[in-house]
Amino acid sequence: MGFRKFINSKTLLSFITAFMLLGTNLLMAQTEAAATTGGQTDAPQVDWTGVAYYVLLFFLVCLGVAVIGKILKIYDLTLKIQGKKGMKWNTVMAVICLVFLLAGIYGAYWSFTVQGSMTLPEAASEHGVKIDEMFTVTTVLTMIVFFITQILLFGFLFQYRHSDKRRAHFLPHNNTIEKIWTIAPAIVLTVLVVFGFFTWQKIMNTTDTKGDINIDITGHQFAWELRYPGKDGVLGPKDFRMVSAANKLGVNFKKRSSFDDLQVDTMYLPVNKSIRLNIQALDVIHSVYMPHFRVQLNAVPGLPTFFKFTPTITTAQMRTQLDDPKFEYLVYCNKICGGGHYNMQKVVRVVTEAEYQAWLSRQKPYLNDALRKELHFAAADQPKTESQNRLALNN
Ligand SMILES: [Cu+2]
Repeated sequence: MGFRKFINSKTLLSFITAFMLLGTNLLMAQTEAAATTGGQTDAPQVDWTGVAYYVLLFFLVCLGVAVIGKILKIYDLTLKIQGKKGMKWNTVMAVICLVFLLAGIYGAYWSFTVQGSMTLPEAASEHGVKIDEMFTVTTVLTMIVFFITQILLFGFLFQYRHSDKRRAHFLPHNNTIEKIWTIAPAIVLTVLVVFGFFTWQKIMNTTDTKGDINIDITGHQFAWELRYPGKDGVLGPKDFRMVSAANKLGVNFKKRSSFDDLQVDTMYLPVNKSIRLNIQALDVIHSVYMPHFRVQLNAVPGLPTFFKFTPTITTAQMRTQLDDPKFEYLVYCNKICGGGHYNMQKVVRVVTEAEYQAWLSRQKPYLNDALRKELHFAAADQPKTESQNRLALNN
């Protein structure tokens, strides 16, 4: 085989493509596995023996298929030499199509039962139920289309395989078919989008702020900072010019409402109460992601956003439901924001009102000793703001 013919060989190209796809997939899977088991600081170890084993296995399977192909070809030639009709390759291909259809349908079933059981548990918030409903409707509709099209595709390949007894009908264009397969999906998709639009509007377009528990959540590389209002129920305002080592969030202590604000480590939420998360970021874009509550919204520097939701299932109830005594709700960052992104999470606990009040009374104020000290030093450096700082120190 000449070099030109060698590099133009389709078989060779398909081998290389399949090898590269399989090889990179395996390598990535192994790196991932090594990273999760080997700790965060160790460099990921690639198990080359494992890769070599699977590559070899792949070539063996290819070799097996090639050998079966050659045997069939020889059988076919032998039949022809004996003056008989050769193998019916079209029927072989048609049967393979049916086998592929059945294997594919089983694959879809496997995916639903095995991987489907790994999806999120029941929505733990009021609006989450609506989002889940939309998800179910979309899944059911797409599955109906999926099964119909796949059965038709492979069924037609089988039914209308080549036969000497019939001729194919040439159909260059048909306006009715074009109209049906353009208008039908357009109607279904419009219904889905409009349905989604109204649901989202219901969740987000809310002006009623009465009775909300305001919680400030601020993302920075790589953690979430939580601030709760104190006894006055009002969160003090913030000003980016006041950000310092002790005042990480830049809380404005010119305002009295800031003095009793609390800094907390775990997000405690009373069940069945409306929560308003005020979302901000200090450096790059982060994203508040609480999958169990079906909550997600970007945290953009300089652009405060908010998400209102009502948790409906306490952590204790969810632990019983899932039969997992260690279960915790979590708030993650869902925007790849840098090297420590993977670890940007905090525990969220949904508790009863009484438990919430008890927990709240144990929390420490944001205005800690270091911050009081810093404000005092600032007063010495800048006489202009002395009166404001004295106000802060009196509290
Ligand atoms: Cu982040």
